[in-house]
Amino acid sequence: MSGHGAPELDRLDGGDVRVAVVAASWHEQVMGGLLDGALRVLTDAGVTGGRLTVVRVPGSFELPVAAARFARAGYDAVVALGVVIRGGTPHFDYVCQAATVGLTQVTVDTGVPVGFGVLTCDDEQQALDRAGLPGSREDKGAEAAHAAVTTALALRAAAGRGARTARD
Ligand code: DLZ
Repeated sequence: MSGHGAPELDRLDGGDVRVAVVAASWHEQVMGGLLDGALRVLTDAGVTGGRLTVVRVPGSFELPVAAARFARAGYDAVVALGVVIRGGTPHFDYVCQAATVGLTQVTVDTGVPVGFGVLTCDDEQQALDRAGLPGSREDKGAEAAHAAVTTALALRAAAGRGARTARD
């Protein structure tokens, strides 16, 4: 998938939004970039203090259960961050599928937006290129945080106009 066509990351006003960031721990350098990008967007949007929670889990396989916990606990949005790098066995496919299907299930079942910041890469260089680190071409942690807050605000505005959501 190409990053071409991604929307501009405009500054958000998330002053009363509660956000949980759930982050895996494999591939720590890349994870550091993803986390920094996500936290920068959230801080810029005013999501700070008690309205921002960050939880680390072991691997991307554990992201859905953590996301589900926060989605059901009244958070307005969840940002899921992870890095899965292809190895020599089919394990890659199972972890990617578990994370993707699991996070999709969480967001659809709860009606809480989940920003999908899970990199699924053939090698470490692809992950570094997308990690928001110095020299990276893309910043997927920032994009995931921006998407989660933008969607939470859009759903709130829609509810205010009479469109009911799964949580109403
Ligand atoms: C086992 C495993 C492997 C091989 N690779 C990754 C990876 O590249 N990225 C990641 O986030 N997690 C990986 N894991 C760990 C699994 O996600 C999970 O934590 C373990 O299977 C324990 O449930």
